[in-house]
Amino acid sequence: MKSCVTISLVAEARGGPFVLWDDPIVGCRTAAELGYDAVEIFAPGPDAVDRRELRLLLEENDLALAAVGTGAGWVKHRLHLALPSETDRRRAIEFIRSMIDFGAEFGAPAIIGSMQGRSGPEVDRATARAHLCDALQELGEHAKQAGTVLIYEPLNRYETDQACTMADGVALLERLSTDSVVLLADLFHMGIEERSIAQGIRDGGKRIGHVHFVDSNRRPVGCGQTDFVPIIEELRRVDYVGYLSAEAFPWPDPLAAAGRTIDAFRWFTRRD
Ligand code: LER
Ligand code: MN
Repeated sequence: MKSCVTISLVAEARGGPFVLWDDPIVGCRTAAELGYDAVEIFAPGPDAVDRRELRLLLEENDLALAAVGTGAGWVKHRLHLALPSETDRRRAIEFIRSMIDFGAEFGAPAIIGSMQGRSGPEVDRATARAHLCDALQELGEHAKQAGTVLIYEPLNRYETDQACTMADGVALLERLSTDSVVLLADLFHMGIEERSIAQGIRDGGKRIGHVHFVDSNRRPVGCGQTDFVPIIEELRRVDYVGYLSAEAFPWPDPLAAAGRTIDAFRWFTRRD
């Protein structure tokens, strides 16, 4: 398994669960100094970071881009994939397509988390899911053509009613005719929704393509109640070799949060 840390460049997401903030240059240097393998970038849009500069920055710091978040489509533009208006859903899809293309230039998949949306007064649950499936189908195929995959993230019940567990996520992906959509196992959401996180990892199995590595209280690993030993065991059992990406509150501060997570990563993966 490989280490990764999140960098948010989205001002509107302030207060959210991202470890490093605002400046990709400082963020990449910090990640590299701590020995991370990769960064996950939460960007306002596909053109927020100059691609040539980002390429140099990653090269200089010997970092990979593990994934790009698409949630700015929601926090900045109030778009998501289950909105009642077809025009707005199309705008949401186009935003995500542009983020897939941006990430693909760096070999990084895009993540659909908050952009999955939820049901509402004008859209019942079945319809919201149908809209989501249509979008995942189209965007998964788009990712495939771009040489990557699309990552779909089940979220806890306070954030979505689309899919909240790994088993729900698997059921959703089984409705698609593309194999280019994988699941994100966010250990914070799973702590709320799964019978046990290890069972959730078993349920997601080979479909898990990315992990948000975080403790029960959304603080860095080691600062909450989660027992990571059975989780790492289960990830090994399903042959997971992807990123454990620190998506946690910058607690007590960004540098300490990144430092605690890489220490925990090294401890839990010391046999790998
Ligand atoms: C949201 O709760 C989350 O976990 C993010 O990864 C997706 O926007
Ligand atoms: Mn997450």
